[in-house]
Amino acid sequence: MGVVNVTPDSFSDGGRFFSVQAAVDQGLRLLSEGADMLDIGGESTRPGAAPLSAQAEMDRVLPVIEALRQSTPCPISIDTQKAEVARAAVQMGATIWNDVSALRGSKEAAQIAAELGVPVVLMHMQGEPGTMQHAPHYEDVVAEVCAFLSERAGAAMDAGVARGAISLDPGIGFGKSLAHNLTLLAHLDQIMALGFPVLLGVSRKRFVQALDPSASDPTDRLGGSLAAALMGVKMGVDVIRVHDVRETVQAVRVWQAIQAARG
Ligand code: HH2
Repeated sequence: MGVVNVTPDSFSDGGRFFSVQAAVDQGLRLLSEGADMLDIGGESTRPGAAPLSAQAEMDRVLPVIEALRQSTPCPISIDTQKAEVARAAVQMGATIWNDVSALRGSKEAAQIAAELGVPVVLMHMQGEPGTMQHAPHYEDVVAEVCAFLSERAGAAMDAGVARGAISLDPGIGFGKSLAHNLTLLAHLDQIMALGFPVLLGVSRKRFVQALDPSASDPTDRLGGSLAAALMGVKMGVDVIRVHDVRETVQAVRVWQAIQAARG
């Protein structure tokens, strides 16, 4: 899954793809580099990010989705916490709802997901983007993330979302310390054991800088992002959400070829 942030302030690439044309070009480039799907977001969820109105978010993402839809049949995911944005995006041609709030953005979110009938990604986050990194705390991070994801999958199914339409995501970097992130990455098998496809977002995230203090610029975190992505592939995750598609596809291809040569 290639990331297209139509935002002025994303932690990883804020402002680079803020115009419709730049975002569309970036999406098409990521597809040509080997992405199987695109994730379009209009609101940054970086730690400390300010919330955005639904209208402003739609003004950013809808023209991009519309233009991409005219250029490619690939799956397009809308990265939003707002049901009204998801609805408008699906009407415009998006085919997946990626919700970092796991359908907790409003009372009706789960029901609207069911009505839209598109696959949904339910991600774990402790707290809110504005404050989530202040003091993340867990007694047992893996057990708590698993319990949360299973509860949210249950809530989605209760509202009518088909079981086969649900994917889960541990939410690396969302209300988690370095130790929490590493523990989750080391135990992805327990999230997979919940019985749903798993999506993993490690690309350019701050935990890489925590291990390599020289990587304060997110674009300097490619090595760490690839290492974590390959760990995810090894554990069997289904989708990896990345900014650097070409490099990730190459890394996965080499890793898989070596695996195949083991016979
Ligand atoms: N990470 C980000 C945004 N959306 N969605 C899922 N399912 N999983 C993730 O790990 C995830 C996500 C943050 O990355 P980015 O989009 O580059 O930054 P920003 O939120 O600042 O736009």
